[in-house]
Amino acid sequence: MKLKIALQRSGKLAEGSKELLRKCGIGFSNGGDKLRAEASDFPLEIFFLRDDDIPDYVADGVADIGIVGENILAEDPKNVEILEKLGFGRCRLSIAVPKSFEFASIKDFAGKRIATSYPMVLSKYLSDRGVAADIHEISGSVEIAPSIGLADAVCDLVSSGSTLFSNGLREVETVMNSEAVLIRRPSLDDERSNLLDKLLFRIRSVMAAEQNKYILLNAPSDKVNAIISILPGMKSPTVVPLAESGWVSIHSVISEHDFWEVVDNLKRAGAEGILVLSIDQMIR
Ligand code: PRT
Ligand code: ZN
Repeated sequence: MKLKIALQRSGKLAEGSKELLRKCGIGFSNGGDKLRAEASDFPLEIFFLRDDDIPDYVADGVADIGIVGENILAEDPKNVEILEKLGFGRCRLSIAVPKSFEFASIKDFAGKRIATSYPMVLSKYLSDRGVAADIHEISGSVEIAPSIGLADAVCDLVSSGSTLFSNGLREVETVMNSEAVLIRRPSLDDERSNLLDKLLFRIRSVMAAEQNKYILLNAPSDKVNAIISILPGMKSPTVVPLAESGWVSIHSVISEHDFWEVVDNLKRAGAEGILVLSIDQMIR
């Protein structure tokens, strides 16, 4: 018996999804144009699909779990449960306007034509703010709509912003933020539930590891207390004596989030020879 997972076949989530499985110690032949693969060291069967189809496949039970962008679920909600945000595929759904559009507030879109592939999300966003605009649903190349006279503004996914920039558009309003999420179908038998728990445990360990760094540093013994007070760590840091008397080595785990600030404070408190390493897995 195997757990079945649906991943995007090619596109912006494909690499991140495959990499996550590999970091969980799950190997598989990298599909190419294959639609299916069997994992070699976990009872997992992988389907490679178009991202838009993934929520349906999971809701219908063709797959047990899947990885998809939150934006897809927001536009077309399905009977699936979100288990975990995965920290990749980050983007935002934004409204952007040509340079000539004088934008002061969201109210300026009243009566204007906005082209988007996300009509449901956009119309809810606008109606929540009491704005009645004319929403044109188009399925691709939304960014060219203003230049060909199809719309006054666009509402599209943005990550670096370079697509908007090269089409002379300016981002003025964020409608939603999105990232890849792991979804499951609501009804899973016990055996598959157990497999999913095992996989989730690995995914959470990989994600915790990515958010943390292992830090090693040297310090004079009389500075140890000051330095330890700066290190948040999982528990109390490890302190080991160096061969040179009066010196110790301190090891701890710090969050990537406030990493540079902690390192600055450590230097100021007398730390030397600071080494920072990435962590493969963090088991809690
Ligand atoms: O073939 P399939 O249907 O599977 O793929 P697709 O072409 O529909 O989707 P794809 O691969 O473009 O995106 C899959 C998912 O990746 C989306 O649903 C989002 O959750 C996520 N994602 C993250 C993005 C982006 N970043 C992104 N930048 N999806 C699309 N874009 C597009 C955007 O639409 C615009 O055309 O990239 C362009 C903008 O990029 P920047 O970097 O120039 O701002
Ligand atoms: Zn798609």
